[in-house]
Amino acid sequence: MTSIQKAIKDIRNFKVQGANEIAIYGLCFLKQYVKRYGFEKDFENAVKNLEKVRPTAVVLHNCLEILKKEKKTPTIDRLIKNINTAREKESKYSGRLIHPKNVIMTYCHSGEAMSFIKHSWTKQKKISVIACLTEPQEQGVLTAKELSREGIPVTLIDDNAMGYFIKSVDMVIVGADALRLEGLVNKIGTRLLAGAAASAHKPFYVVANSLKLDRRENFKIEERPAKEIFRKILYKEKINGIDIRNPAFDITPWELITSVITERGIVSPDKIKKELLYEKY
Ligand code: RUB
Repeated sequence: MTSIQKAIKDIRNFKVQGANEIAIYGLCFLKQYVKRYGFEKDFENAVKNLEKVRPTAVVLHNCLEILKKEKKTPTIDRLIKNINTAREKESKYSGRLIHPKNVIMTYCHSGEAMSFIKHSWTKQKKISVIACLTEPQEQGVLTAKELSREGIPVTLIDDNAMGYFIKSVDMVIVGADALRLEGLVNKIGTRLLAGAAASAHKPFYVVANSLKLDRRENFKIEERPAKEIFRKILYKEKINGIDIRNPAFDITPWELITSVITERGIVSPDKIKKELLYEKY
C-alpha cells in the first residue's frame, strides 16, 4: 500500500501533474487507504494533507468536499468516472470550434485540452499544434510528445516566442486548474498568452469540467521552490541576496477568454461567472 508520505511526495514532485490527474491520484490513494483503515481512522487528516500539497488545483478539493459528505467507496469511483467521462463529452464539441487545417497554440500540459485536440485529429481535421515549452517545469514537452505520438504535427517553441507565433495560429486552447470569479487559474504564463491572443484577435478557449468551478474563499496560488527557476544557472554560479519567486499559476481575467468548453457544452465566460454565483446556466 502507498503511504500518505509517498502519495504527497509523488504529487509534489510532479509524478502526476494537471488538476484532474492530481485529483485522480489522490482519490485512488484514498480508495486503498479506506479499504484498510475505513473512513474513520485519520481519514480527515489524510484528506487535509493531500489537499495541501498542490492547493491551487481545485478538482481534488471539490472531490474531497463531496467525499466528506458521502463517505463511501462507490463515491470515489463515481468521482473518478466523472472526471474521465467529462473529457469524452467535451471532446464531442471540438468539431464546432476546430476546422480542417487549423493551427492551435497550447500551453503547459492539460489532459482536457489534449483530449479535445486529439479528438479533432481523429475526425480527420488535419490540424497542427504549436506547444509552448512552459518554463520552469517544461510541461510543454509532455504535450508535444503526446500529440506527436498520435501523429499530429507539433512544433515546440520557447515561451518567449509566443508573441512571435501567435499571428500564425487560428486559436489558443488551454486547460484550467480552477475557474474563479476573478478569471481562469492556469499555469503561470497563461495570462501572457491570453494577452497575446487578444491583441492578435485570436480566440482563446479553455477546456474545463465543472469540478473546476472554484468557490473557495481561501484561495492560494502555489509558490514552488526557487531552485526550479534557477536550476541551470545555479550549477554555474552562486546567487546571493536575490529574492526569487516562483508562483506556479496565474489568473487570466474573463474578458480575455472567448469560451469555456465544459462537459455540458460551449459556455460563455458570463455563464461561468453566473454558475459561480450559484445560478445554473
Ligand atoms: C498543469 C496545468 C494544466 C491544468 C489543467 O499544471 O496548469 O493546464 O492543471 O490540466 P501542473 P488538466 O503541471 O503544475 O500541474 O486538464 O489535466 O486537469
